[in-house]
Amino acid sequence: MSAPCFVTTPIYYVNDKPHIGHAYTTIAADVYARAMRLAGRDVFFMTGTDEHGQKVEQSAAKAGISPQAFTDAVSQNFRDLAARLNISNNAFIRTTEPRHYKACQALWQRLEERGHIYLGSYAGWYSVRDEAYYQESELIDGKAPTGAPVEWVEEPSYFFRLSAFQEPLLKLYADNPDFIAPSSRRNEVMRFVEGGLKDLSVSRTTFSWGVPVPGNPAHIMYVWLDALTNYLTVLGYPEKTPDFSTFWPASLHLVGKDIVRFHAVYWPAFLMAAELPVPKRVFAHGWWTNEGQKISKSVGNVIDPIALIEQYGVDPVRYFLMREVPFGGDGDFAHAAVQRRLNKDLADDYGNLCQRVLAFIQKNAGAAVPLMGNVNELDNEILGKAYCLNELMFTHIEVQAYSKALELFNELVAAANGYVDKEAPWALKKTNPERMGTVLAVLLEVIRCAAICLQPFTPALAGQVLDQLAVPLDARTFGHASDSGALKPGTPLPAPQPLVKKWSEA
Ligand code: ME8
Repeated sequence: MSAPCFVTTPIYYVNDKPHIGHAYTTIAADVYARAMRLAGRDVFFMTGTDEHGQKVEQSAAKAGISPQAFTDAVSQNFRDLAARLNISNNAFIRTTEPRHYKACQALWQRLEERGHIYLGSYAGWYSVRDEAYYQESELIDGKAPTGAPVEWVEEPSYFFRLSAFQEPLLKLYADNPDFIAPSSRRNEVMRFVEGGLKDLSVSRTTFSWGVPVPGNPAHIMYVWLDALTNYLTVLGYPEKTPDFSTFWPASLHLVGKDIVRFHAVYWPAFLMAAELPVPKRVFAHGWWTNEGQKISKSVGNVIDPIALIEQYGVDPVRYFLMREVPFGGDGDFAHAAVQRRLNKDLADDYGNLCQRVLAFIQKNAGAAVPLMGNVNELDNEILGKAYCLNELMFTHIEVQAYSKALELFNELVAAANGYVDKEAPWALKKTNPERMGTVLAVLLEVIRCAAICLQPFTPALAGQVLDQLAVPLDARTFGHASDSGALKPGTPLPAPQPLVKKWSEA
């Protein structure tokens, strides 16, 4: 039995409605989860909402409703977005659920019992927008390095002995070179930890929307300690549930680069202090801008993922986001780029390949899978490429190199289009119908393997292609993308339907 796999998205703040950045991380995590399932792994995939803290409390006050009513409404938007994006999560967690309070308090007690938490007082800078503490030396022109405003805070506070974890963290990074990716982020985190760690304030007394500290409810837990614990809650912690013992530690925390420090420094430190296993990997992806500009509410250029789906469809949006930018790097969103990418890769290349082969078989080859018969070197070459696509793409997906995985898909499709042109089955119809059958059967295999491998990225589109090839639902795993899953000659094929729309480019 292959290893279980626990994959997470960040839990998103419910201070505002979801935008393209949230959709991006969630899609990327979904691609991973789907790929792992197709490879036969037992997957637990979660997403959810982070509902406590001053930022959310203030947003609720601004909306003139209670934090609970406010978070109920906004959290639902995130749940709806996941459904609209065709996300295959098997859990959605809200930090306002009673089970989460229980988990946070249990973790707190574990930290306290082990002497890692003490009461003191905090005097320093805090950014509500980032929900983060900053040192004087980190400020730039009186603002957080992220550009967020900061305020001076002085209050009694519990502290977590983060300073004691500098060496254990550096050892963790050294012993596990894949723990933080990509390497630019790993270097950044290591430099930060090497620079020395101060104890971390983990409670606040000046607001109330959060999880009370056990034994001292005047203190509310720091929202990041609360939020990170969600990854345990969702598996049933503190109970020793089957999910917890099967799926913890997490295989992959997928996050944006803005929150890598919380996941790669604070979180493993909390876990080590609590004597719980640390996650295997934190991948921090890059940042999207909109037509060259930073996405921000004040600029008014926030991209609404629902509007995008309505314009282009779910799978095209998923494909574009995963293909356009090497995962880990920053990306710029532009409609012209979306249309160019979709037209080229999906309409002209893959859609066209499927359409010309399937329509031809429907009309000229008895609307059924032809017999492959004798294959020549050229046939074997392209079949070989098709049959190893699953492993090659999986190797990239495993390390979150999504655009590289899709490049391999593109290369196979391009080779197949070249093969159609060269072998010209339409010309063989009269001269050599047997050879025509071989060429078409080879092409069906290429289309089938490509569709199987495309499933994590564009599940509905890939499913539609596999339906058109009459591939049974239980023959669509990565393992089937080889000769062992080859189509049976004579299998009737349904009339092909158009797969991909073409955009008139701006
Ligand atoms: O940080 N480009 O929640 P959040 C790419 N609640 N990704 C983006 C993006 C952009 N322009 N903007 C946002 C929080 N993201 C905490 C997390 S986890 C225990 C708690 C994505 O709603 C990216 O994944 O501010 C980023 O890390 C996340 O949204 C921040 O979401």
